[in-house]
Amino acid sequence: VLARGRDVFRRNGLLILSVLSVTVGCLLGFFLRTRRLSPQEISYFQFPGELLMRMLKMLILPLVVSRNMFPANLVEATFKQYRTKTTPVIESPKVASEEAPPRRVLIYGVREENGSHIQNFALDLTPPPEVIYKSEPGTSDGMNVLGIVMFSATMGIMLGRMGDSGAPLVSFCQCLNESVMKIVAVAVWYFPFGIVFLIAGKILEMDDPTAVGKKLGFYAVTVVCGLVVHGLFILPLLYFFITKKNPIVFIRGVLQALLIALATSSSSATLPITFKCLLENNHIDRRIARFVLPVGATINMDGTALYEAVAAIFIAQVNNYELDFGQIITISITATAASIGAAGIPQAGLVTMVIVLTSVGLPTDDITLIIAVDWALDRFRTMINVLGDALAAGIMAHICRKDFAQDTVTEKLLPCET
Ligand code: DAS
Repeated sequence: VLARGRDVFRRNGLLILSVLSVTVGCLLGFFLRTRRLSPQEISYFQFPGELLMRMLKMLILPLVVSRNMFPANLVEATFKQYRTKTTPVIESPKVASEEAPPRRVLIYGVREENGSHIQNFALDLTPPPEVIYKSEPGTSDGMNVLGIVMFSATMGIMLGRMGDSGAPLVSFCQCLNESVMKIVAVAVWYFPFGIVFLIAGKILEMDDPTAVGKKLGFYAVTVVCGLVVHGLFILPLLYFFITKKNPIVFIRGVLQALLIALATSSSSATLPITFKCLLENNHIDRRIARFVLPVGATINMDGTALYEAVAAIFIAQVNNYELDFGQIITISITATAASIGAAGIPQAGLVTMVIVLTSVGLPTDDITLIIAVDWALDRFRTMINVLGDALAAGIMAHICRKDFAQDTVTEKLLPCET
């Protein structure tokens, strides 16, 4: 029983911890609301959650640069100084508005003068209104993410034309990419701990948690519907128009892989099963599957791109902020680029979510709102990611059918390679 329990935990550890952390965070948050904590106590309590947010923000630049300069295995990295406006030291509240007074910053302590003990004092450091930096949504007061994404992608393509002269930078960026992925793989194990304090801290701050909860339910349904439409209509129709073959038959062949993706919420973990299904059920040439699937599992994440775009629009609505057409386009571009940056591991899309919100100046702290349902939505978007990779292999096999038909190579179908 112990061995089995250990095996189940190892395979589903992050899922179990995510569900537990969300539940504990919600219960703790509602419990602490009844204890009427002081602003100082609330800020201490929110610290582990703030640590998680800063960890996500720390990963933006290396993720965007190393992953978006990755087309066709070409990688070039020259960090571009990103434009950040000088902001005062004081972290301003999410949206400083007239009716909501800014959070008081108090320092408690004991003051002594001429050796005599003076009463304890509370030094009120709350910044006067004119000092507070109003980070209104829509004003990207931070990294110019879109610029970095476009620069990285362009640089990667230019590098492809440089041939051997770009090789040193290619290997540098591959190392950067691998090291960043290792950091992400470690960082996601801190998520459950940080999530407890992030959610509880957010509930403590909210004026009406139940109203936000209702919006969250609507958001989760919207995301699932969007993913279902994309996965069951858009992708299959694309496959049909290009190959003129029945997409349902193809999807039935990879059903086992889709179920594994739903269970593990990891494209990388599903890769061996996807490979096996394509070879044995859909009879895709091994050479095509061997090329398309690893690249697809790394940079082709339709589900993640759709999810991050919808999540950004949801967070804008929660902040009563109307996105204009240009910002919607920006969200589409950065969500696509951010999905390239997401690794094929559980909840990787949460890490790159910060990129999308930063690009249109939305408060990244509001990621807390979607964390409560992310562990479930991650499974659906991973399914769509795997489906997108499999259909891409099917389309590639159709396009290359003439070239491969000439080959007399009839590779024996070996058990799927891991
Ligand atoms: N779970 C990731 C995957 O394996 C997707 C994501 O987190 O967005 O594809």
